[in-house]
Amino acid sequence: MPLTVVARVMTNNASVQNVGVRLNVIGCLGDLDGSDSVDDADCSLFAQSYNELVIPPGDPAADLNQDGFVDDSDFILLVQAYDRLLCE
Ligand SMILES: [Ca+2]
Repeated sequence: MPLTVVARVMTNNASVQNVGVRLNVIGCLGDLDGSDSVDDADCSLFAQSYNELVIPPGDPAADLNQDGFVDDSDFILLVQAYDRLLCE
């Protein structure tokens, strides 16, 4: 489930800027939609980022090993999580 946090930051020249950070709160590795299971819906979301390969435009949540790419290494982790189905 995406969560956006906005903070007000003062820069060196004393101007104030709003900075937004998008956090993906997930139930477990591979649970891209936050449903507490790894199922077909997560595979569909993963496929979209797999086609993009790089983060961004791919979704950082699909980068399961957090190396900046959504590739076969992440797919192996997704398949293992899909086999377990439920987040523990
Ligand atoms: Ca990766």
